[in-house]
Amino acid sequence: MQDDSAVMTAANMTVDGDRLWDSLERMAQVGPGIAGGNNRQTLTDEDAAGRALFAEWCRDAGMTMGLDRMGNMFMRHEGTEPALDPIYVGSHLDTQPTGGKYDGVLGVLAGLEVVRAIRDMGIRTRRPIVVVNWTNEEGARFAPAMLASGVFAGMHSEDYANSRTDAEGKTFGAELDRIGWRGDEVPGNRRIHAMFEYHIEQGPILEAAGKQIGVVTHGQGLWWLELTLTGKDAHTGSTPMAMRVNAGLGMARITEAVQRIAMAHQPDAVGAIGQANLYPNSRNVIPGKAVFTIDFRTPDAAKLASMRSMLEAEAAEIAKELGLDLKIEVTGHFEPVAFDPTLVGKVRDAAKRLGLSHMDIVSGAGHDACWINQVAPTAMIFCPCVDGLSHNEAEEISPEWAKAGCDVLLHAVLDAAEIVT
Ligand code: HGY
Ligand code: MN
Ligand code: MN
Repeated sequence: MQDDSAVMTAANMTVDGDRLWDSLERMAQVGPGIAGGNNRQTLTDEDAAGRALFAEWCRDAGMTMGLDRMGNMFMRHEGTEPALDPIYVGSHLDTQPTGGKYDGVLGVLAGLEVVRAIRDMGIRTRRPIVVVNWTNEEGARFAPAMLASGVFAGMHSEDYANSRTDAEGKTFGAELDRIGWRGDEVPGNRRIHAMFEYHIEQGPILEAAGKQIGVVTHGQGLWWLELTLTGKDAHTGSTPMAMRVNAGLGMARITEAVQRIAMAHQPDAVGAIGQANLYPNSRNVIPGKAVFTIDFRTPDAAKLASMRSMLEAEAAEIAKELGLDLKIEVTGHFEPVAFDPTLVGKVRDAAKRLGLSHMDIVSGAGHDACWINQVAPTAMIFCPCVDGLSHNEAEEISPEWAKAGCDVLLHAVLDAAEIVT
């Protein structure tokens, strides 16, 4: 990292907020949702179109593309010393089925804006800069979340990733080949000097505190537990209550248990069931099967373990009372994350230097940065979002918030990439 004098000359350096906002609005036209947001799910034709647009913009900015066997896109801006390990910035272009326009996309396009601004200002850096689009961060179509960054970080095998299936039984591997975005690079073979991920907070804390920047010190740990309850399909009219083996009732009681367990681990613990399916899902058949996913999170490792073990005990008790068969499968997990203190300090220094209000914050959502932090020094930057709303098509940020965070990203990246004076 360079000394403060060179960094101080960067104090008046800034990104083009209008150009960033225009890129966000144009990317939002790719895979539009039905209520103003986006449905650009991973490895769909819409994802392929978004990738192509991002690659075109990067090539227009003089960057070259690397692509690995998981479809992770690495867009490189050259430094004066190409042999040095680069500074990585990035996030994800894939969205939830009813996602917003900024979750993930902001971090990828802000990385592009950093390179565009560096070129405009004629700044040269010792280290190359690589802007990344990580495949399948959301985990909505193919569980788990952060799948391809997890493979890059050695948390999952390529075979595991390629075998993941969506609700229609299509595999990650087949869909990646179908859209033609599988590269030749072995995932994880790249050396990263430092990585920064800029992201919307996806919660209410920054807006409520009136802060422009979140200096992310930690990320929550997570369990995704998929439960399958098996009972017996039967007639809802003619089957006496005492004879029923009702998987839907079991799911309802476990839903209550999830809420109770999360509340028993306050503060800073959350739990919900976001995805649930009853079978045969016919209005006059007692459901003989229920399949649903529990999402538990907390920054506290001991609480995370406790929530899982309490759930497993209570679910077994409920299944036994109702005569149901219970299967529990872990479909996602990572322990709480502490980001690199030196890089976190660079983010905080950049916010101070730019005169932006800021506060330390723990990430409630999972991010690719959580996995990359296992293999390289990593830090995150947050901007507020309106009403803390995300994973909702009404997700909203302001152009001012977007630019402020992108300026912090620019300064943190310049600090780490070392300006050549
Ligand atoms: O689930 C998450 O936290 C992320 O948005 N994929
Ligand atoms: Mn995200
Ligand atoms: Mn998300």
